[in-house]
Amino acid sequence: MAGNRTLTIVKPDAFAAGKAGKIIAHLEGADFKVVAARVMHLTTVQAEEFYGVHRERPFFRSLVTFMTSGKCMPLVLERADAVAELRTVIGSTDPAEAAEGTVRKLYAESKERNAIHASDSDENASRESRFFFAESEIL
Ligand code: 3AN
Repeated sequence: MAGNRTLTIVKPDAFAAGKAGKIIAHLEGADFKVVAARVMHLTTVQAEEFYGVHRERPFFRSLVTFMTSGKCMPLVLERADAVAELRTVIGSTDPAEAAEGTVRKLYAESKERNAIHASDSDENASRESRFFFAESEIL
């Protein structure tokens, strides 16, 4: 059965542009409840670990540089079928291909500077939530 929690990050492009509030309001409007949140500035080691699955991809160094370029905002979100629903709400990786009304269509700049991250499976949602938050911080 699909889980009811997922991990999102308002990425440095969107956070620096003052779009965090609008993006979180958009997610709440899609019935997600915020159950954990923080503002942080990822270190290179943290970004490399978080995106470790992409280590061999040509965009890896650039992605790590972008994700460490400023503050970001990880959040754990709750709703039924959370992983699939959030992927739908944020839209395609490339904002040029994202559906109208999705977070990336509205707020992303490019395929790399794409405003928001969302876990792609229940297993990764658990792993990524634990990456940022202790169990006691997820309320
Ligand atoms: P998504 O975030 O939609 O799950 P992934 O997991 O394929 O996309 O990629 C992780 C992150 O890597 C993306 N959010 C994006 O910031 C970056 N990325 C993916 N593909 C590219 C690319 N071709 N060029 C630059 N950055 C990319």
